[in-house]
Amino acid sequence: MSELTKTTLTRAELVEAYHQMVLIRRFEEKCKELYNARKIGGVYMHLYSGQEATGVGAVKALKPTDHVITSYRDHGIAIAKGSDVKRLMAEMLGKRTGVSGGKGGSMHLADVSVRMWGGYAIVGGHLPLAAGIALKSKYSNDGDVVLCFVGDGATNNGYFHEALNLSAVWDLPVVWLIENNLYGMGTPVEVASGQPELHKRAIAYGMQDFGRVDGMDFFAVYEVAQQAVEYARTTGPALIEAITYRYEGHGVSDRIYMKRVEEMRAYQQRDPLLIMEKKLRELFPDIAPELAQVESAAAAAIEEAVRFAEESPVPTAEDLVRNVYA
Ligand SMILES: Cc1ncc(C[n+]2csc(CCOP(=O)(O)OP(=O)(O)O)c2C)c(N)n1
Ligand SMILES: [Mg+2]
Repeated sequence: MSELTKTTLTRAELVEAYHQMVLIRRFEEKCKELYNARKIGGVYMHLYSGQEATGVGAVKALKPTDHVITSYRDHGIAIAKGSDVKRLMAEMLGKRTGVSGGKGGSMHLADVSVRMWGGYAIVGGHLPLAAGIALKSKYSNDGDVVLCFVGDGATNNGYFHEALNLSAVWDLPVVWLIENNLYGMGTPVEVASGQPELHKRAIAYGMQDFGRVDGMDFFAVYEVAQQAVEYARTTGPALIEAITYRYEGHGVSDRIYMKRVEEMRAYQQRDPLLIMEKKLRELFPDIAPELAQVESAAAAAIEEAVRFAEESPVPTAEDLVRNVYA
């Protein structure tokens, strides 16, 4: 019961968080199916399955007006921030009704209506943008925070250094959340990083280090994210490292590396959905019907999203040049 006293979330909010996690998992499963059926195009599509507790746990610590930004592994973050799954699925299919008018697709989707700024394929390229959004918030004193998701691989290029350094120098309201899923494509963190405890990078920038958290556990992520968001809102940048795991290959075009089978099995035993479900059952012994309802609601929402996306029109020739400035 101790978890309940630590979180300020109500039962309804916790069920909603679980619902989002289930929705993300089902959305990604459906995307994989549609990609294999050639209904979703592109050479790459990066799924978030396995990382749901990190995305949903962290975003739950935000206010609706706060901002999120992430890499190409972005569908789950958009769902966590409150994007409509119908418009997200339409985006996946390149339809006009998509969150980015069908022009972003899997890797470059953004949903301005919920302050989800994308979706970036250049590793680390969104970090300076996060600093820029945070600078705007600080400049206009609007009290909003930026939550920037950072891959473990993205901690090793120049964007990371420049963006984190500036955020510290200018005391920007940004939370850097490193999603350490153990690999950047097929390269393990220890092979790519001189200091594989990535949260320690905070020290180099004189930034508040919120340490390592179990990214498979919604409650753990939510708790530390709340502290970090509060710190960013009142004081300056914060850094968190969440240890998480992706169940699929780097992208849909990769096969899962054979040596990962045992490792994957171990992580799947600590599946974020299972952990959350178990904790909810402990906290609320009468919750079983609500959990079953979550499953059926998620299945229905995905089915409706696919129907909406398939029936939606493709962008017109004029749409192609809309919002393009020359
Ligand atoms: C600047 C740049 N370098 C290399 C690539 C190729 N690339 C695409 S994803 C990726 C791995 C990034 O891994 P990580 O940051 O850990 O994110 P994850 O895919 O694990 O979520 C690389 C090297 C790229 N897109 N951009
Ligand atoms: Mg990674």
